[in-house]
Amino acid sequence: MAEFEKGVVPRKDLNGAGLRILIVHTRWNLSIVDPLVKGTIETLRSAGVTAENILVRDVPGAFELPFASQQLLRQHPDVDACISIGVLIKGSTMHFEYIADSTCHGLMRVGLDSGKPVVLGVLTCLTEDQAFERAGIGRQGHAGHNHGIDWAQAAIEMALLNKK
Ligand code: DLZ
Repeated sequence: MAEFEKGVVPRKDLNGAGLRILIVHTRWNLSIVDPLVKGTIETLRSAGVTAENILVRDVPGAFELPFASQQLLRQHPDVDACISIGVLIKGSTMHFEYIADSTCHGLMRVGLDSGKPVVLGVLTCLTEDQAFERAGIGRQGHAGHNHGIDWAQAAIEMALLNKK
């Protein structure tokens, strides 16, 4: 039996040349958000998106991502896709549940309402270690996988689909 490989199988022929991509990221948990943004940008660049066509903006926390993504898409109508990046880590109150739920629903709404693909680059982690692993910087001996890579590929794939 074939070995199970968790995660997305990326398209091999992704070409982001000519695409304009907006990245909106939080300043909450910035030491984890930073490598995710870096991984996203590196992947966009290696798929042919030029540096001038990558717009990067920041907001305080995840709860601000839907509003900021909506407004920035409105201000930059030439953008082909938006990647909204943040890291939520569960604490001892109910904040995590409320912010995670409203952020994810809000981002989905922005995509459907604007007609522009919005990629969910929000990690919702139960522990700090989970977040470090998903940003590819690990803490317990294995680096994990930088999810920014997948988000960049998803943005290009959806932007191309939207141009058809
Ligand atoms: C308040 C809060 C908490 C408790 N945790 C996080 C978090 O883990 N990640 C994150 O991005 N933001 C967090 N925030 C801040 C909210 O998202 C938001 O910025 C504030 O409630 C102001 O609206």
